[in-house]
Amino acid sequence: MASELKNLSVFSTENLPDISEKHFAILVAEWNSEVTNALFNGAYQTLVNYGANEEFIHVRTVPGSYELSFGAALAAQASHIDAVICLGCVIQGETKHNDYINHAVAQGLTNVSIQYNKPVIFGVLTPNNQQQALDRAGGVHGNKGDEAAITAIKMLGVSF
Ligand code: RBF
Repeated sequence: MASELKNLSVFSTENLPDISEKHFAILVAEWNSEVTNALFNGAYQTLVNYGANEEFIHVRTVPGSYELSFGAALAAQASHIDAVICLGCVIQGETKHNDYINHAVAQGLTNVSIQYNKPVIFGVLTPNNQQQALDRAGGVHGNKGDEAAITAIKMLGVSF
């Protein structure tokens, strides 16, 4: 379902694991900071609402979304970190830079997740314009930061 049709802050919360002892890293890209700060507020509050200890939420900024992959690798290789939430906003411009950044970050975060066997969450908005971003950062379509945090929590509950 396209996020246009979905409210990113509405999700099922059945059978969530206990996260009171879990350590989370949140990485926030500085580009489009009005948007990424709103994503951060949503993610942080969602973790707290569902039982995270605020002392176990470790927050760092990186310059742009492209740097989320390296930041995620640093976080994931830290033994005390259980899950990594990456927040960014890459707005389409006149050139194709956004495509390159989006693909690189998506692939980079996937690689980090698999390499370190930890949830690494792609909380990156890829809108066509600033309004679409704001609509998904606490606006009419909810907050992708909330969705990223609940995804991290749910993935901590997946085991075999
Ligand atoms: N980073 C973002 O997080 N969002 C953007 O919309 C964004 N747009 C960029 C546009 C151009 C033309 C360039 C060169 C970089 C952009 N970046 C953006 C920054 C990028 O993620 C990275 O920080 C820099 O390219 C330095 O490696």
